[in-house]
Amino acid sequence: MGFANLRKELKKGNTQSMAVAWGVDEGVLQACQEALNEGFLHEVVVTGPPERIRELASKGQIDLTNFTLLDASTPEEGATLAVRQIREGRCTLLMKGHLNTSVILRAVLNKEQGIRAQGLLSHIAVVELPGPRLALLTDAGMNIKPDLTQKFQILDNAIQFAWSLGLTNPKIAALASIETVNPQMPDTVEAAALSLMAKRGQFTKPAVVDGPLAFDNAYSKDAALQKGIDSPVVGEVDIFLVPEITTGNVLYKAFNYVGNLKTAGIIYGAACPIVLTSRADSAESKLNAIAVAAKG
Ligand code: COD
Repeated sequence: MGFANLRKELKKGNTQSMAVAWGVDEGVLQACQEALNEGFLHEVVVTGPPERIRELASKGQIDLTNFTLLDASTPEEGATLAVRQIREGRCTLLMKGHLNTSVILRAVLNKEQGIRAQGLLSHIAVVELPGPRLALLTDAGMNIKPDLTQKFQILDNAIQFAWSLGLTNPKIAALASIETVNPQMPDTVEAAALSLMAKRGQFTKPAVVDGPLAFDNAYSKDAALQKGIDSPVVGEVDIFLVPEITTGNVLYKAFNYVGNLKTAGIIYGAACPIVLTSRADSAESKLNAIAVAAKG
């Protein structure tokens, strides 16, 4: 299943309301309009200067009938106001508009006014691989240098999200740069530990984890066979777990820019999924990210 099928499935009745933090961006408004048209959102609440938002909407011929505009004069205020819509139960999804990722994440994490749940929040990228089929990559955007406890939580979030996307019993590659455990390379040791934790049923839902695996042998069955690697996940990976943010971010952008693959990004683990897009993303990519969040 690719993004197109995911969106078709959502049309069957999963309608949600979404708050957009500092939605002062024509592309974001356009994606919201598309999601309303496709039927998986029924209302959009946008924070920011209303006049500016109306101007952008008129420029992009966006019909604001199902939009509610809430006045905010700075991105920080816009982020806090959008987060409040979730806290107060007015909206079920949150989306980042035209503001820095760290501004919305700080509003989400705020102890008094935020929407943290019990566990760790993490970034999950969804990538449409050839097939087409959807696979996840984590954490390419939030946790900078996770330790083993945090990697466990990042992976647990992705496993739960995979199940809600319909990827049951997900196959996971805990990535490193080699396949053997080398005590000098802590990422390989931690990947092996995660693999055993899955075998012992320590994650919230069933999953098959193997690691350490280098990306070539995780992605390509042929590469793994040539190297004599016998693994239940190679060539069929549903979740790529990276050891830290830089590896994840580079891989995510390489999928997108070099591989021309469709991608979508969300933050998972808060009171609701948070849609994260960047300005350079296409309208379709923004729409796909809203769909992915609505499915979570
Ligand atoms: N999940 C749950 N709680 C968290 C998390 C998390 N992932 N991260 C921090 N917290 C909690 C802490 O326990 C603490 O209580 C509070 O939030 C503040 O923690 P700090 O001091 O670490 O928070 P900040 O504000 O310095 O940093 C949090 C960010 C998420 C902003 C930071 O980790 C960050 O900038 N990450 C990278 C985001 C980014 O730039 N992504 C762009 C790449 S696409």
